[in-house]
Parts: sequence; C-alpha cells; structure tokens
Amino acid sequence: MFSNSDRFKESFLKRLESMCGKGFEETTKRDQYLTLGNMVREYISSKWIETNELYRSENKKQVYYLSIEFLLGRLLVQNLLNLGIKDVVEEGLNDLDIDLGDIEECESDPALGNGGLGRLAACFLDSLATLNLPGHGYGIRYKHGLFDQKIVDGYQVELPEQWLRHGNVWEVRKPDEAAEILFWGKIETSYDNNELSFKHVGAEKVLAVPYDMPVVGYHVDTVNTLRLWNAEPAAFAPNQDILSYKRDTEAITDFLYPDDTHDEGKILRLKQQYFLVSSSLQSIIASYKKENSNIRELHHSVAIHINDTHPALAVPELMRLLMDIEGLTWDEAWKVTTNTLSYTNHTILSEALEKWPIYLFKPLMPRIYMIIEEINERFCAELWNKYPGDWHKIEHMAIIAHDLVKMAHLAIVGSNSINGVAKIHSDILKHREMKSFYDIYPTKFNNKTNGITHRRWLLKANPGLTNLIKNTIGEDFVHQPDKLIDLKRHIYHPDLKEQFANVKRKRKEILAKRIAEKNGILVDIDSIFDVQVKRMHAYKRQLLNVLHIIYLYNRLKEDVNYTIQPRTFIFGAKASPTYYYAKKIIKLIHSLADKVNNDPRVSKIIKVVFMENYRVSLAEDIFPAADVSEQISTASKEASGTGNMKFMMNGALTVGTLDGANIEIMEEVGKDNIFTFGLTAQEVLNYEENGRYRSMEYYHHDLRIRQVVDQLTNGFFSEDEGEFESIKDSLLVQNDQYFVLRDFASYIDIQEKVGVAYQQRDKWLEKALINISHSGFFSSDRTIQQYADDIWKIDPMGVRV
Ligand code: DL6
Repeated sequence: MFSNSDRFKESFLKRLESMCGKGFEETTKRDQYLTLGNMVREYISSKWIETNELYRSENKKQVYYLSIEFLLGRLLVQNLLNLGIKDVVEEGLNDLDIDLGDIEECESDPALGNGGLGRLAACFLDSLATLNLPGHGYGIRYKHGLFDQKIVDGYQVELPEQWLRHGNVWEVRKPDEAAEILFWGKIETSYDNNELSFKHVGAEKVLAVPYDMPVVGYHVDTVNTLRLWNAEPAAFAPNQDILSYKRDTEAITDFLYPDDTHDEGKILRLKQQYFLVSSSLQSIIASYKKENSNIRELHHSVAIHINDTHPALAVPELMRLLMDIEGLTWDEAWKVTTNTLSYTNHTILSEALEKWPIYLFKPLMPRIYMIIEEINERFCAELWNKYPGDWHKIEHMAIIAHDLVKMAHLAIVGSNSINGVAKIHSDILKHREMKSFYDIYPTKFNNKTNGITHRRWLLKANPGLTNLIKNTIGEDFVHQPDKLIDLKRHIYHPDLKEQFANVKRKRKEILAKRIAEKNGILVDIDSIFDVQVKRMHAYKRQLLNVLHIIYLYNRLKEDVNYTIQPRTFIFGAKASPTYYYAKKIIKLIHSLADKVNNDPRVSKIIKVVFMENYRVSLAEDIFPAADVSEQISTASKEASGTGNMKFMMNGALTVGTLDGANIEIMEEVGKDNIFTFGLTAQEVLNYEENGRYRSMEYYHHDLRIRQVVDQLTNGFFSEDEGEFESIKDSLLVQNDQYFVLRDFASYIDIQEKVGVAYQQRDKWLEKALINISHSGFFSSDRTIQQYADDIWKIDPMGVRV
C-alpha cells in the first residue's frame, strides 16, 4: 500500500471511509490522522513479527532498558521517515489536498517523560533499532504522563495531560502476557526439606497489563519493542472495598512523578517503581524460558539496564524471582543478578538520589525488604573485611542506614557496570560522589557520553538543513552521522554560508509566527534568537539569564546611545508542581517580559518570550530556529545535558559553562566556536568544600549586581514588592548556592562577545557550520554502540534493507 503514491492514495481513501463511516469530504484531520496511523502500524507489523521471530530463532543476547520515563515525541512522521515512505505518503496526501504537517498536529506528544532522562531513553530506542541491535524498552503507560502547563497571569498552572484521550494508534494491548504484582501482606517463612521457603500471604494483587509499541529502525528491517505496563485490578479479595481497591490500583499508572512531599505520594512512587520492575523482570524471564532451559545462564542471553535509580529494585526483585520462584541458592542468584544488571547514574544532585524511609518501604514490599537487608548485611561484611573497624566508612556506604534505603548504593552493589553520562560527570562520580565505591569496584565504573538521534533532531526536525547538507556532502551522514565532519571542508564556501543563513532564517520565521500566534508578541527575525529550553531548576540557572536581561534593560534605559545587536530571549520550561522556587522563576520571566516587551524603545532592541508547555513537538520548532544555545548550569551540576547537542546539530552556538557535555562540545569544535564562561567544576567544588564563597561581597562590590538584585524587590516589577523576595533571599540570605552572582560578571562579558560576534555575519555562519560538522560525535548511535560493546555485550542481528 506504500509502494507508490497512487496505490497509497487508493488504500488511504478506502480505509478512511471504511474506518470513519463518512465520505472523504466529511472526514476531519483527526479521522485522517487515525487512518494513516493505523495503516502505518499495520505496515510495521509484519517487520515487527519477523524481528521477534529472528530474535527467537537466533536466541542471541538481548538488552532490556528499564526506565521510568520514555519521552518519545510524536511518532507518525518519524515512523514514516524511518520506514522510508514519507515521500510517497506526502505526495499522495498532497494530491488529496492534505498537508502531512496538519495531520501530524492531531497526534499528541506521548507525555511519558519530564526531561533529558526520558528523551535520552527515546533516542536510545531509536538507535538500538537502527543499529539492528536487539534492545527493548520497558516503562509505564501513564494515563496522564507529565502535566500540561498553562500560564495564567504569569504563573504556571498544571492541568492533567490527556495524551490517551483519542487512543494511541501505535500500541497493542497484550492481556495474555499480564503479570501479577504483590504489595503489602506479610511473609511466612517455613523450612521444608532442609530448605527455607517464603510465602507472601495477605498481599494486595495488582495486574500489570502490557501495551507494546513498535520501535522502527531507520531504513532497516528491525522493529524492536517498547513495552509499557498498565495497572489494573486483579482478583478481588473477599471483604475488600472494591472501589478503593480499584482506585488505588489504577492510581499506580495515572501520573508520572506523583507529588512525593507526603507519605501517600512516596508510597505511590515506590509502588510505581516496583510495579515497573517486577512486571518487566517476570516478562523477561518468561521470554527467556521459552527458548532456554537453564536459568543459571540468564546473563548469557539477557542484559538488563537500570536507567537512573528508579528501577533499582531490579536488584532485589531479580534475586527474589531467581530464588523464590526458580529455586536458585543465594550465591547462584547473586551471580546471575550482578552479571545481568547494569546501571546509569544521571545526576549528582543529592535531592535526586533516592532514599526511601524503611517505615514505608518494608510493609509495602516485605519480601523485597528482606532481600535488601540480606544484600546489605553481606555487603557490610565485605566492607568490614576490607576496612576493619572503619564504622564511619561502612555506615556511609551501606545500602540501609539511618532508617533509609539508598537506591543508588543498591544499584551500584547489584550491577556489573556503573556509568556516568559525560566525561566530567563520570570523573566526579569516580573521584568524589561515589569515590568509596570506585575504590572497591574500580573496573565497574565507566563513562558513556550521552547522544541524541539525528534522525529526529536533524532529519525530521530540520528537513531544510538536512537537504542542504545532503546537497553539499552527499547522503553518507544519514547512516553514519560522524560523516557530518565532511561539511567542514566546505564551510568557507560563500554559497553554503548563504544557503545555511536562508535555512536558519526560514526556521526563525516559522518560530516567530508561532510566537505571534501563541504569545501575541512580534519578534524581529534579524535579532539573535537566544534560547534556554530545559527543565526549570535552580542549578540550570535560568535566573542568571534573567539577571542579564534586567542588566541589558537598565543599560538601554540609562544610555540612549547604548547599542547592541537586537536579541530575542526565548525560554521554555516546566517546573515541578511542588518546586516553589522554580515556579517563582517562571513568574519572574513573565514579569520581566511584561516590562521589556511593553517599553516602547527597549522592546525594539530586546524581547522576552516564554513558550508555554515545552515538549518534544515544540522543541522540534525551537532548535532549528536558535542562534544561541544557553547551557549555563553551575559547573559540576549538569550531568551531561542533551539539549546542548540538539542546538549544536542545528547550527546554534553555545554560551556555556564548562559543565557536562559542554566540555566535550568545546573539545570537538575548538575554543573559538563556543562561548564559555564562569567557574570551573573544580572551582565550584573547592568553594563548596572550603565554604569561602560570600555572595554578599559580590552584591556589595559590583554595582551592576546590586542594581539588578535590588530590582527584584524595589517595585521595578509591577507586582507587590514581596513577590520575588524569595529569589533575592536565595541569592543573598542563603548565600547563592549555585554561584549566580559569582558568575554574573563573566556571563555579562561573554554575552557582549556573543553580540559582537553575531555582527560579523560571515564568521558567525562559519562557526555555526563548524558546530554542525562536529555534531556527529554526539549521535546516540555512537553512544549506543559503546553501551552495546562495553556493557551489554550484544551484537546486531538482521540486515539493512
Ligand atoms: O542523562 C540524561 C540527562 C542529562 O543529560 C542531564 O544532565 C541530567 O540532569 C538528567 N538527569 C535526570 C535525573 N534527575 N535529575 N536531576 O533527569 O539526565
């Protein structure tokens, strides 16, 4: 049905009418989206079945990537591209006067993630399938995912996200493969035939029903699987309050990251984590046992990856399944478990390293808690042998301490590999945050610098730039992104520079139109599009960006002769619903936007725009239009960042600290093609250790700083003067934990250089092209190949078509 545009048209019309029961003229865009989606899913299914059969018959090692987030983005156009049928479909639709872009607008973004962690998981799935690697995702089918962000009077309001309202054409429900998950109850221990056995009695049962989604590789036959679990009521126990049981059960898969400021929310998060892990491991073992008889060899056929600490319960759950269900001894089970599991750390922020109170953990998962206690005891005994008498060290490294279960420690002890996500992050893990573990397990630690899939962030998001690159260096980079480096030979060619400038301009026009429609703000296409899009967090320092804009405003007001290259400052970010500070910064950006955009003179030179509800589909419009990429986290705090790579690939220049993958971007493009500033990670860590930083000194000694900080509370903004008091307090009273004032002067300087550099148009275009040509290193294909070779030890199957 996709062999040529006429056949496609014919099948599409037939299917449209039969599915919708209406004549073509009466069908809506949504009808057309659903019809096309179903046709594509059907087309995928034969390849999907073949892939699964191949995996069964070859019976080679496979990897399963467990993640609490998969931030997929829309799938229709990406699937068409990967299947190599986008042109045929687009042509056929055009004949019918239908625009593929309009149809795409009917697809909701599957909101199954929050930020970099989830988007990385989605890029990894795309790379696994494209490299013909047998690798599958396991996650949760949240009914509402992350919230929808609305801005009301400058404040973030969270609305329940509704991505499933019109169904999901890509998923297949597989009730026959459901798994049962047990919570609460107690464990009865008995001793039969010289063997201890454990019976879980009085448990509440929850059914985990899988919904499978195909993961289509680019121009290959491989279609891997993303299995998402939905929580449903299992059998009702007598005397159970059926309504509350149903409500509690379904709540497990209602929302991503339920509010965990109260015990109820913490229990829900723990339930989600165990639900994900138990259902996935049961499913993996069941599929292994179909082709293999010896469970003691599981690790020869299966690698299981723990993406951040959320799925760290895989350690005790795999032990439980191997011992209690499969009958292995502790030592046998431990060998299989540690040889099967690997773990990625994505942050060193202590608040993000999960620790669960025992009083919540133990009653909810009594058998799992018993196993963790045993793992902990054995681990502490090992430490005691190594460091006899050093209680302080043992207490610090224990999995259970101070009535808390430490998930990162559990993951480290139970895995054969622990990796960070950029060189500097892995070094900080090894030499500081997890040094004591590195000392005892030096060979387990390694680095895998993150990557992004150029298939979404270049080929799909920026077809204009893709075509320009193809016309310049041929198509090799499509399959081998490191071939983008060939572009470097052409960067001095005036035609290329002009064409690139045109592509960028067109994308700026598209974004400007969207801003005009959504925000009612008219922005200047010739201004620098200076963009900071990412989660809202103090360490990412959106505040530094804001203070710089206030500073510019002041200068422009004070000195009518002060001229700068016009700039449009664009922000996009969701704040976690309970993160008070982050929500205040959103309000501050809006108040600043009001002030700047309504000033008749200043607004001709600078504008401030906050784009509501930042998500993958919006990001696809933002990255291609950006000139400047703001990557200004406090050095040492951003594990890697991946937005930085997407901007670079689309020809934006980075303004960044020497943090995360920014450092590797600098190594790739050279110091002249990136704007770095601020404290180094070492300097930040030194300050943190020696406690010598005094933000007040910077406030008192730098008039520019004093002025902008005072403006937060002196009536400069139209709000009541207390509105931004807490932000000012964070900078002065709380001694500016993220060194915003310390880096302020250096940031102002570098931003001045950016403005000047942009005016040297030719040079700027060369720098942008150099960034694009070096972005191949940051392909997730490179990252995944490294995981496959060094950690999972898996080989490709299947061939490219
Ligand atoms: O590894 C993906 C992504 C990194 O690029 C970001 O630097 C890092 O912040 C993010 N980590 C998380 C985990 N929690 N926190 N904070 O989302 O992972």
